Amino acid sequence: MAGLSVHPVVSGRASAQEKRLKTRTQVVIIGAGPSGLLLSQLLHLRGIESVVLERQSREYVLSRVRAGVLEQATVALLEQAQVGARMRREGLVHEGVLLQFDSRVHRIDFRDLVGSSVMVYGQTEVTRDLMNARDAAGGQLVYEAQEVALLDYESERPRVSYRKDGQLHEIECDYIAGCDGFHGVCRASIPADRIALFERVYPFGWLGILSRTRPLDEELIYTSHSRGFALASMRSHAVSRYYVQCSLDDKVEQWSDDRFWEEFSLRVGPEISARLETGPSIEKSIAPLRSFVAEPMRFGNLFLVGDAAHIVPPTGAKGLNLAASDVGYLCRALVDRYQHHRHEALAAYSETALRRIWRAERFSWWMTSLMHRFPETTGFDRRVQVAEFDYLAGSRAASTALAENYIGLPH
Ligand code: FAS
Ligand code: PHB
Repeated sequence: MAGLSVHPVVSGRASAQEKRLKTRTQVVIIGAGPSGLLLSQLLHLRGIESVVLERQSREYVLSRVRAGVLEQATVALLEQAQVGARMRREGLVHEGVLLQFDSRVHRIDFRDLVGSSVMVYGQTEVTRDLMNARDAAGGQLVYEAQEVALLDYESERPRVSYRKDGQLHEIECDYIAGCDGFHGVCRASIPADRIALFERVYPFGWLGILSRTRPLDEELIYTSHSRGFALASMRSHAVSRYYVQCSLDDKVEQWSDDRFWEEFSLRVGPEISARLETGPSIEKSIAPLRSFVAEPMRFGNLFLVGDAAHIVPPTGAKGLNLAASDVGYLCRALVDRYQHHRHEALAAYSETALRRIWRAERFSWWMTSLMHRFPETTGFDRRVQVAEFDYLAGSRAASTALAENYIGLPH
């Protein structure tokens, strides 16, 4: 690998295919999703070397369709990472969002209420921009790295082993950043008695589709209907992203495009669906919804980042943005350590990140509880939801609270 001091060490015991290429770097980052790529790029710009190990291929990572809304603080971090140019050109600045409850519509005006806005720019494009920047800088990204394993992550000389093209490799480092998502190896490597898990699994999922159709509206529309939740979002003026709440028992195969458009139209109602441009789906998937936090987020020289440490239901558009704030905290802490030989920020990483994470967990849970139909919902629950929406629509203070959470609380 160019740029790395590679000292091939073939131990006497290793058979031919078990050659070990021992490599050393400062930070090993596991996972090339938004967390791993953004951390690698920000560290690089501050002269800190990293190696990124990604289980999937580059194409597979780019095939995933996920988040769509960026907070201003995330936009700022992406610009700091020198990957903001295309986002500024192609992203859509939104100064409000529409909430529809049965047939009443209420607009949350971000500019009026909190003097801010959000950026609509798909996670896929963020990932693509970061991958291109890492490649242009000669970044060390190993795709299709299999059997990644953490070794001695609580020692002063952590190591990570992985298999690539059948060959076993090992990297020694100062720190490991676990950016490997909810199903990754890093959190799973922590003994159960060392980590506290907090979880709420929701009794429904989101069926999402992407279509090359004109978006329904200039802004996102979140809808709560007696048949269930629906969301109209977008990726550009020509590509729309739609979601409907669905049963956890549903399979994507059970949802033809026609069935999706029919159900979506019923939920958003005749006035809004009259503006709906339908077309073939270019992506269709079902995501389960959960709230999840692992505490703490540091174990010796292993740091959990992004979805590896927390998950939010996508209702509040917080998942990707929380990953970005974790990255910002960890990057600043590593810069303090390497450039100023100060360790306080590294010691405070978990506490600092968790304070913001729990505020976003609360907001995402609240917005999910407000907008979805729960199977066990009683008449009382529904009337409380209606009263909550009624209060929101009638109180500037309540709308301001939603606005400041949606555009993102300070880092
Ligand atoms: P990611 O999961 O994105 O990336 C982790 C990376 O680590 C992956 O590339 C994975 O292949 C790799 N990896 C895993 N195990 C590994 C191993 N053992 N070795 C090496 N690599 C390994 N957020 C929103 O705000 N809005 C949404 O609408 C939304 N929709 C979502 C839909 C789905 C199906 C999912 C799963 C998440 C969604 N999210 C949404 C949240 C999502 O955007 C995450 O917050 C975001 O991807 C977090 O980024 P990372 O922390 O990088 O984790
Ligand atoms: C999206 O565009 O994918 C999106 C937008 C807002 C959300 C969730 C998903 O709350």
